[in-house]
Amino acid sequence: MSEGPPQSALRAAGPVAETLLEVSGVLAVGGTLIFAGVMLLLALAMRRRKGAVNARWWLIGGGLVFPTVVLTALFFYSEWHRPPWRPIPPPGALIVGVTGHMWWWEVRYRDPATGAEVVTANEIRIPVGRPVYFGLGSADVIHSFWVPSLGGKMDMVPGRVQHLQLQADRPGTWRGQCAEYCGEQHARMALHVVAEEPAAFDAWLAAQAKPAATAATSPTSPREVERGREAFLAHRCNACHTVRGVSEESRLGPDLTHVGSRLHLGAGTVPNDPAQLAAWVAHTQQLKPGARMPSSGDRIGEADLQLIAAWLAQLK
Ligand code: HEC
Ligand SMILES: [Cu+2]
Repeated sequence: MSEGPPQSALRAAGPVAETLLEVSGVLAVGGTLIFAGVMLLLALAMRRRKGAVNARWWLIGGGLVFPTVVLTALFFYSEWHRPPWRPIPPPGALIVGVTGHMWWWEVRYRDPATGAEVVTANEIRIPVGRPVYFGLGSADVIHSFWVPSLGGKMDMVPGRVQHLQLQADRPGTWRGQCAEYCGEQHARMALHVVAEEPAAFDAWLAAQAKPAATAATSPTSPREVERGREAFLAHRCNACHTVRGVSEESRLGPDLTHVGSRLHLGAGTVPNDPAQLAAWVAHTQQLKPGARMPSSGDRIGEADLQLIAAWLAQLK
């Protein structure tokens, strides 16, 4: 199996994750040293005769003074390193809203040009070197937002908005995962964070803000693309999916306006390409059993499936 994007707190790629890694390192090394010290004392004690040492001083020193000093020091050390809790975003931060659904992630930005909402799913693009302030919510049960290489973890609780700040210091792609068991497909509730240089990010956001458009260069003919759009509407995919500029809003499923620009389908379940798109629509319940989308393979003919997949694939 080829190695996917990193999902490891040991591979920190930004200031928050680096701080967490440092604090964990200090805890691990300190804990090991203390453990080794206690074992050494135990070994020595077992070889001594009874009454040869002053047990009272060992009790006070090792049992009271030492833990008090160590725990107090640790308290101040970790407080000093704790990322500040911010009820409001820091100046200059990018604000991203993420809502957990069973079992996918809705992602919202604001278009800096118009202030309009820009909705996407399962993939979060961010600019390198800029703090990203997340507002996290849930549409159903408790989920937890966690991208270990970029920073801490935060529960997504229905009826509340929680906050988390992350930052990436270099371009790259990192995997994240829902970290609170949320039902049948909890394991296939992954997300990807793609950090890009600010100019590339701005261009991406501007493109995402636009309504769905037919690609200038598409492997399929314009007529086929048009028929794909018609088949999507005829088979009522728009009952659950928004395609801005094509159908009314519906938020039961991921926004598909620019689905062709994403890396994966089904919250990391399969890579995104035209063949996988057709397979996903036909065999949703085989690829992700329990997903809140019906399989359409026995309802929609092969020709229409291919047309829909080709149309979706070119929505970049
Ligand atoms: C009953 C609501 C519903 C209907 C109808 C529906 N979908 Fe979905 N769809 C969903 C949900 C929910 C998901 C997210 C599934 C998951 O990842 O757990 C989804 C996911 C998808 C995805 C993957 C998007 C991504 O970014 O991961 C595609 C593509 C898609 N649907 C296409 C279609 C097409 C094409 C049709 C019509 C044949 C259709 N859907 C009909 C609810 C629906
Ligand atoms: Cu989960």
